[in-house]
Amino acid sequence: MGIENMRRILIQGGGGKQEIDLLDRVITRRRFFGQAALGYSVLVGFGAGLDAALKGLFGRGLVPVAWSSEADLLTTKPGMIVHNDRPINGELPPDLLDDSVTPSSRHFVRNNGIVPVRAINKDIQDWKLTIDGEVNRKLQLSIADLKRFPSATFQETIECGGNGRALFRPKVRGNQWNRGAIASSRWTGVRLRDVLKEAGVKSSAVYTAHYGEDIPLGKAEPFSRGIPMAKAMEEHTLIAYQLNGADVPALNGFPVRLVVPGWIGSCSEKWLKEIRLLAYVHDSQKMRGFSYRVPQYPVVPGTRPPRKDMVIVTSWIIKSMITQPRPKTELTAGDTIKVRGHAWAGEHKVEKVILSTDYGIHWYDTELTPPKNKYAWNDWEAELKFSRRGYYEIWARAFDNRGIAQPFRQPWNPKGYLGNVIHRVPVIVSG
Ligand SMILES: Nc1nc2c(c(=O)[nH]1)N[C@H]1C(S)=C(S)[C@@H](COP(=O)(O)O)O[C@H]1N2
Ligand SMILES: [Mo]
Repeated sequence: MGIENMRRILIQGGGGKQEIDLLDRVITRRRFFGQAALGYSVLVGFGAGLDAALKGLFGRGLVPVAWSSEADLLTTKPGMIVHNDRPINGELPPDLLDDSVTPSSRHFVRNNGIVPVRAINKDIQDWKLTIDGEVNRKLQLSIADLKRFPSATFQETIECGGNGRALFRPKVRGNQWNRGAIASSRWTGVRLRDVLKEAGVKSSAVYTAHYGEDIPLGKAEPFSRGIPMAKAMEEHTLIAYQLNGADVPALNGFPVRLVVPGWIGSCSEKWLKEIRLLAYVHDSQKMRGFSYRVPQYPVVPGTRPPRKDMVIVTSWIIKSMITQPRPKTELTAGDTIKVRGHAWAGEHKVEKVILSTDYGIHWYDTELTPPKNKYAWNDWEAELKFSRRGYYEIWARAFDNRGIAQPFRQPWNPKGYLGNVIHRVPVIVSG
C-alpha cells in the first residue's frame, strides 16, 4: 500500500476542445456584462428564466460554467484539492481540517451538477421552498416564512459517502476522495420536523424526496435523494440557512440546504427547493441500482452482486482522522510531539481512539473530547515521544460504543462507499 495523504492537484476539465471554444465565447460575453453594468444587477434582470434560457441555448450538459462564473467560486475555498471543476468537486487535506469546528472556507464541495445562478448571485428573490406529497397542506415558504419557525444551531458532521474511495483496491470509479470529503461545522436553520408538522404529515408518508436548484449535467436526472420519516423527524435534521453564523456559501447550497447529520452527505440536499413526502421509498436515479448502495454481504473485491442484493447506505460508520502532524514530518530522536485529530461514528458514539507507531504491536490511549452535541465529531489528542531514529507510521484506530472498530484493510464494495480504513501518517526521525 502506498503512503496516504499525497496531495493531488488534479483539475480534470469536464469537456473536450469544442466545449472550451464555446466557453471562451461565453467568458467574453460575461466579461462584457460584468463591466457594462455590474454583473449582479444584469443577471438579476434575467430573472428565473436564465437557467432555462441557457438550457435552451446550449442544451443540457453544455451550460457554460463561465457565464455563471461558477469557476470563480473556487477562490472561496483556498487549499482545496480540486478533483474536478465541472461539476466542482474538492476536498481539504487532513492538516487543514485540524479545527474543532470546520471553517466554511474548508467545507468540502461535492457537486453533481452546475451551481445555480441564484447561489452565485446571492439572490433570494422569488425563492420558495415547497413542501408537498403526503401532507395535509402543501406549503410554499419564503426565507422569511422559514425563519418564523424556532431556529436551531448544531455542530453537524457531513461526510460524502464516497470519502475514502481512493483507498479501495481494486480501484473504484468516481471521485477519488482521499480523507477530506468531510466537515463538522455549525449549521443554523429550522428543524425539518417543525416544518413537516406544519404541513401535517399523513400516516401514509414513509420517505422524503429532496429536490435542489442545481442544473444536471449530461443525461443525469436532477440530483434527488431521500430519507426515512424517522430520520426526517429527528431533532438534528435541519433545513439550514447559515453555516458558521453566515450565509451558506454558494458552493455549499445557498440560500438553504438540508443537513442530515451522520448520514452520507448525499442525503443533505443543497440549493433546496422542494421536499416531497412519499408513500414509498424514494426511487430516483440516485436511489436505485448501485447508487449510494452497498452489497448486503461482503463481495469478492472487483465483483458486483445482483442489484437486488444492494442496500441503501444510511449512517456513516466508525472513523477517525489524524490532522497533526502532517505526513512526512521530520523529527529528531527524543522529540515529543502532539498528535491530534477527530473521530466520529454516524448514529453511534465514539468510545476511544488509540494510536500505534509500530504497525499495531503497541497501542497508546488518546484524550477524547466529547462532541459538542450529537453528530459533531470528537476531537482527540495525545503526546508521542520518538526516542529512536527511523521511519514510523502513526496509526489511529477508533472504536464506537458497541466495540466496533476501524479495519486495518479497506473492505471493498462496488462503488467505494463508507471507506473507513485506519489513517496512517508517516514521520521520519533522524538520529
Ligand atoms: N442539490 C444537490 N444537493 C447535493 C449534491 C448535489 O450535487 N446537488 N451533492 C450531495 C452530496 S453527494 C454530498 S456529499 C453533499 C456535499 O455537501 P457539500 O458540497 O456542502 O460539502 O451534498 C449533497 N447535496
Ligand atoms: Mo456525496
